[in-house]
Amino acid sequence: MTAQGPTDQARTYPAPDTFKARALVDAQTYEKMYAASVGDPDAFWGEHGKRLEWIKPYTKVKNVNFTFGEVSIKWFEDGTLNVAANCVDRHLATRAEQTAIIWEPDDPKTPARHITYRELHEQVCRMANVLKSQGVTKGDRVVIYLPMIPEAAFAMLACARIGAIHSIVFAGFSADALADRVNDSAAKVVITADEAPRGGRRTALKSNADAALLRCSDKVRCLVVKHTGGQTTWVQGRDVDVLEMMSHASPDCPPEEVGAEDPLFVLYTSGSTGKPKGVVHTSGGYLVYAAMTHELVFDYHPGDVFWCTADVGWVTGHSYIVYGPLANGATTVMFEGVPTWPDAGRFWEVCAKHKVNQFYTAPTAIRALMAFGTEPVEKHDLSSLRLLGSVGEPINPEAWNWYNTHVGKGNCPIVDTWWQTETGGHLITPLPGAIPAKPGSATRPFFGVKPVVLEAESGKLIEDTAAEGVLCIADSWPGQMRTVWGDHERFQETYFQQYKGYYFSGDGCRRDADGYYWITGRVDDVINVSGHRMGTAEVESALVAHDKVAEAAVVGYPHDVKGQGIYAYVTLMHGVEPTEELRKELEVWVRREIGPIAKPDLIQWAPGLPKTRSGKIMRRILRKIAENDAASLGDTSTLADPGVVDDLVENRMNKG
Ligand code: 6R9
Repeated sequence: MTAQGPTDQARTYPAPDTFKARALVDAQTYEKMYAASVGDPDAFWGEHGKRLEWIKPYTKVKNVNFTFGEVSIKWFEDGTLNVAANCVDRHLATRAEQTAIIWEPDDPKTPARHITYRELHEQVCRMANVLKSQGVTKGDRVVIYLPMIPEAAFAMLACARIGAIHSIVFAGFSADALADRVNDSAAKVVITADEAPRGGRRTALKSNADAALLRCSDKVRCLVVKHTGGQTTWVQGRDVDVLEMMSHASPDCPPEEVGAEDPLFVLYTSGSTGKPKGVVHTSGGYLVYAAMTHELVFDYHPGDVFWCTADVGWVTGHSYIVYGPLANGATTVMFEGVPTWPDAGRFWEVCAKHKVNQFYTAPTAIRALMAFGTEPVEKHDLSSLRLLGSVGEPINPEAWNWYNTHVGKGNCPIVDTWWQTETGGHLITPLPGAIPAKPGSATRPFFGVKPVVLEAESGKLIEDTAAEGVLCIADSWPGQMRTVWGDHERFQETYFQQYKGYYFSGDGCRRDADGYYWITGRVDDVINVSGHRMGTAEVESALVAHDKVAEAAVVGYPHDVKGQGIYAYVTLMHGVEPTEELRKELEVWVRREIGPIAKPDLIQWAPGLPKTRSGKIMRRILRKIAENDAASLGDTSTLADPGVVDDLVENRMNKG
């Protein structure tokens, strides 16, 4: 089976020589290490596990069974450690006065905070002692519902320090979503704040927590960070002023010894069916993997300032704002704000202000900023940047080129990192000094990762290098999720049932003749037009390549003749008039970019697209509208802006 797409011939972009000269991994080393990692995983990870400080060193490395019905994943199982001690204490001897966290607040007029490793240690200990005083002990769950403030990192590490399991709920989630997660994890404590400022507006977090806790056991305590000083109601006996308690608490708290396979956190994530599942990550393997990928994928050198713009409510924030960077003794930026407030130059202003060396964001943010032109980027001094990263969805070549040209000035390798909440860290990604980029490709596997491409229907393994199908992983890596909280059956059914013997990612992909992987999107987003399979991402990519298009989302809808038709929601650049001519122009454009079968059947002008607060387009909703089934839109409460849906429903093209 050959898979020739227009992108296969794409130009490759090796890192500049100056970058390569000091890169941690070069091409030869990558090949050698990769072969070693899949050839003898026990030896490879046995060695790399040593990057952590273990209380009791492991003697067993890998103990994994991917057989459906018997799935069991263990790494370093007889070792013990403490994750917080690895992220904080062990750096005190050499870098106590180095900044661990740079906190950049929502309002640029508020001063940034620089928290050293010494201060981090003290705050984490104090917070850990507060948790203990509330009866939290090893194995208990603590739900964290906080804005992007340093206390969120203190809380994560405080849990890790005492062996408690945190579960972060993104501050943009509703009271109901919070209650579901508190109940599912049977948490003892919720840590929240009075308010969450974002983009100059404030979300009343505490009152959401109040509403949520009405649906939870009355034994759940509520620890409140007084962040903005905004007014909140106070429930005596339940609510605790956590900063006040921390100020009296002891700055010493011995780290608890935990097993490598003891859970570190639960993070709820949505799948294609059912309610969100609690993805469980454990302590040893997760931290080894987060730390190693952070160092090698971002080519992190001591002293560098690393900025991942994600929220700690998502896995990207867990692994690449907190655990990976801090395990490496890095300086990590934590940003409370949004890319477009007070203006579309905010990201670049922050990069210049803190002399950021590695910048890691999502394509959706780049496309949003592209719509404002290049002036906001050019205004700021971005000369500190050495590397750029992308995560969350396939990056379309237009966005890639803009990122490369206007942000990276052609000097920064771009790492397009494919991974998932379930994988704990990057699985397919370039190592920047070793693997030349091709815009839109996540390139090649990280060490220890064995991607395979299977035929979607038959599950047959495609041996040829050029291949197209579903993306599975043939063997475990240390950062892999271990189970679904409280439901190991569901874990096995979701990831190990359909394609026996493999971890099923839920994504489709193409592998080109060079062995590069191109993620085509969730397999449930694949549309079949007249028997031709097409990734919605491909059509979207073509649409956004048009200079009048800011963003596009494509879904399938039932079509009498073709089986499925292509329905495109298109957001135009600021100031562009939606006209019939433009509609025709875009149809012709897509025909030309991909081919006649890709021509959208219906194009709807969308002033905004329904997105989750992490920036993912909610295709489920777009599909319902396109199917003329707006009556069963389902839950839209987790959208960043539920209002956009009304407009889309009112102006839908498919009136049936
Ligand atoms: C880290 C994160 C996972 C899904 C994944 C895939 C998509 C993530 C991508 C990408 C193409 C990339 N995805 N990174 N697709 N290229 N570089 O985003 O985790 O929120 O669990 O989402 O996101 O579809 O399956 P999560």
